[in-house]
Amino acid sequence: MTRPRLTAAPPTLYVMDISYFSGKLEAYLRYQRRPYLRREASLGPLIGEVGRATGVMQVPAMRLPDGRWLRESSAMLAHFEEQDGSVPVLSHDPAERFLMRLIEDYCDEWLWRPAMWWRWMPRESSRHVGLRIAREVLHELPLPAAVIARTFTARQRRAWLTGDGMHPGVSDAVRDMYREELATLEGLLAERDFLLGAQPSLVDFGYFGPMFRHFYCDPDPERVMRREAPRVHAWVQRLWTARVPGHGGSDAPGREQPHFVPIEGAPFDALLERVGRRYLPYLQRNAEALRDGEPAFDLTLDFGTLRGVRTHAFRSACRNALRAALLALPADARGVVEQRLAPHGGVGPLVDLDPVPSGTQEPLRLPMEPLGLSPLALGEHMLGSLFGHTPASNARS
Ligand SMILES: N[C@@H](CCC(=O)N[C@@H](CS)C(=O)NCC(=O)O)C(=O)O
Repeated sequence: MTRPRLTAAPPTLYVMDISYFSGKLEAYLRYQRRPYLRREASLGPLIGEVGRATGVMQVPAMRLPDGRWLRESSAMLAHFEEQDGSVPVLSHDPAERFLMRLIEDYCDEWLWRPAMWWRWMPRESSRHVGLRIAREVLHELPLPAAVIARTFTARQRRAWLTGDGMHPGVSDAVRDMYREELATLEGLLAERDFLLGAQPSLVDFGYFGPMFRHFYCDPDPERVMRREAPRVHAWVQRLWTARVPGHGGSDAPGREQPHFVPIEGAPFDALLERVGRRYLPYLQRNAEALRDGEPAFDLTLDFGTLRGVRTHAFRSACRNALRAALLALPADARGVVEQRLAPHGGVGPLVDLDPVPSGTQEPLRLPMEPLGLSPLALGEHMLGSLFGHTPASNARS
């Protein structure tokens, strides 16, 4: 008689098939050949399982076989990066590591703005995604899909566009942020298969958030990518199919530190310029608003003034984390970062203002024990956020 092989049960990953951050994390797990049970989260599991355990009704979230949980895509990537058998996606060099994390953060928190524009402003994309969300995520609601789709579309526009700084005077600039990123990525991909080398880095996974589930999968931006940035279009597929060599074990072939090019010179200059002149001043102003109890603020950047930008507590935590990482660098590495960012506005927005506590656990410690919250209260909160005026914390899709 043959004995059954004892294999550890894989973790369960809660995702949405239309989700920015789910796509980012799934690409990373697939690349690292980390098995997981994929569970598409509709309203029921989002409230009764994810929200109940983590306190946040957002995906991606992962339930580990021992019952503990992971959440927050960046914290999850950092967690997996420390596990045995992962091929590093971060450089060994501390200055480069910092810049990679900064770009990941910019992709997560700033490029969400054009991603929202391209998903929810053009008629074809907004109809298509609105119906997908009604059918895939909100189908437990006893309402016709078309009504849910229209209501959810209005919620997203209000929460992330018109209620978050956008007005007719800056709408074209927000739209064009997508093309600026395409130009940078096309330039990088003319030189190599992935953005920093022959293998994927954290910068690839950061960009994958907006580039995959929004710009590649939604009809209007996909047409632009296919026509104007064919290398980016091919890179999306390359990253989605990329796998580390071998089948696990820290000594499997190909598991050594990959070589990543330094983040300097053209076309990185254009990217660092956007990070330094737009994202970092935004992070500082957002933190000041949180400190001063302002629910919204105006922000003048190179392309115009965003009016009534919503104050975002989570992004203060992002700034605090970047600030702490910068200040923890050895002096020579910090000098390199300062020098790289000096032509682009410098590191002032990170260091000049003290950390402003976000009100959430900082830094987030993973894995976490399940919180066991009441699904009833969570359900009420979730429905309020879906059909009310403000989205749940920093939730989006
Ligand atoms: N900072 C979180 C953000 C997660 C997030 O916003 N997820 C969206 C999907 S992309 C969500 O769950 N939205 C739920 C909603 O809109 O209510 C991360 O990086 O994981």
